[in-house]
Amino acid sequence: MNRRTLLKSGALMLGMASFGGISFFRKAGLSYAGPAQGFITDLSIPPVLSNVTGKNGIKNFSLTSDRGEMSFFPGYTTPTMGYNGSYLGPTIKVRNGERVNIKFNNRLDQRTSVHWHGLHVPAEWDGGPRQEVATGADWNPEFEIKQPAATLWYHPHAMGLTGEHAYMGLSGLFIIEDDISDGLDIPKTYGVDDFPIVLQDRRFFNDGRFAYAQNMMDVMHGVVGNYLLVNGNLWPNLDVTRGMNRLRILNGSNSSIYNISFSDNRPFHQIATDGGFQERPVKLNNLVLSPGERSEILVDFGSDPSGAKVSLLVDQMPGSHFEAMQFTVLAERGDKHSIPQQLTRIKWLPEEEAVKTRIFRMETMSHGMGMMRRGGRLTINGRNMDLDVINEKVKLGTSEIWVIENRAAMMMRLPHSMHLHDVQFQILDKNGRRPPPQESGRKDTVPVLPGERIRVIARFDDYTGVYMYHCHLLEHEDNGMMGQFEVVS
Ligand SMILES: [Cu+2]
Repeated sequence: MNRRTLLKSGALMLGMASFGGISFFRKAGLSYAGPAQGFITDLSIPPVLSNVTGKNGIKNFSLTSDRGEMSFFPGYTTPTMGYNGSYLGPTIKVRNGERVNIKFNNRLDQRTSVHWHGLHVPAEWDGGPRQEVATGADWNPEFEIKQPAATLWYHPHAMGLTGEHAYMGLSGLFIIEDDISDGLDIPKTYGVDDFPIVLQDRRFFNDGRFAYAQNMMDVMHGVVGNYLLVNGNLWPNLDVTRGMNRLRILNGSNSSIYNISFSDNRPFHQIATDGGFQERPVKLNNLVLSPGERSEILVDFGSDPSGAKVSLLVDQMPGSHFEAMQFTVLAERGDKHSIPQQLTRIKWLPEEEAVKTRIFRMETMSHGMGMMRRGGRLTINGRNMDLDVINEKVKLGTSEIWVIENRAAMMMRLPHSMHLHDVQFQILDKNGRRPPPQESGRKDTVPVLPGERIRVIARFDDYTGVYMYHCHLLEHEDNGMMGQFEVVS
């Protein structure tokens, strides 16, 4: 063991962590491997997936899931999974209004699926547990992009295997552009001043393998890692031009909530939530993202001297404090951008428009720490996920208010993160109060902390069929904290 590594990565301690005045258990990490690498590696930028324009302007992409291996620590090999590569996947870029065809081939020795997280897409092509792809099989979704510019992502969603597959590396970004994103004077050159930042904590065995869920504690608390990968790199460096840069940040972790800031506490502006631009930029010094959430931010390196180094800090809740990556400011000046006053107009859904209110109680049973049967204690409205049960039926073309509650038990005050497929919702209130500006806008995932009650409104348009709602703490999802709603005409 390497003591410096342990310290650098922030050793996990048993005890209570406090977040927003709410405490929940910290847990011990497993193990660690190899020496620290201090901001030597260049940050990997996932390549943009090439496409071929076919008949009627359809954009054809092809995607493959397979096993691979990585060397996160010198001298150690980590078995992984990736899309079109060993770890993570290429960035899929499309435009609003385009028709897209994706030829997916599953080369894994396990069933999997590809879910387009945040995408408003016909139910048959949603890529949830109802669209699993067998070993060796193809899946060929084709759909139209019907939503504004946003940073979405794709990841596996097979019943009981989502957490493991995501942990092994199956995730990628899915970026939508439109006339509004084209027209804004903001950084928009991918990999030059517009960067994907995928944050994922990981835990390793001494032999370099990922230490995925080992026991019921891992299921209840989520697998909490003591190393942080950024785009699949440990402690990477990114050279940035002096000027405004745009970061598209994804909390791609399985179960950790991240509080993100810069080492000099510099302010930045959030310009987009999960589902796209906010009406106006929101000035922040830190940003909280739960698993599955995205945020686009503008950070200004314009007054930094050339050679300046600024780190991205990630506080894992519960868990470690990571110095996740470093930015080195180049002598070269980037394009000059200012922070736009107005980014877009959001069509707000009025509360009066809702035809129905539904309550979703996310519950964890505390009796006896061991779960005797799989998923027995992680429920929504008292039920575990059952593919044969449609939990809710929603009328096509209507709006509904969904009330999401975290009914925390005394000894199991676990956070959750609710994700709805098919729609982008708007948060009406959290515990009776309006959401903070950074959560105002188009959302598909929202953290639900112990004791919280969150009201969201969504409109169910265009497509009928069965979609999922679930906790995006993937160990919770895989163990039953998921349900199905059917949009009916
Ligand atoms: Cu949960």
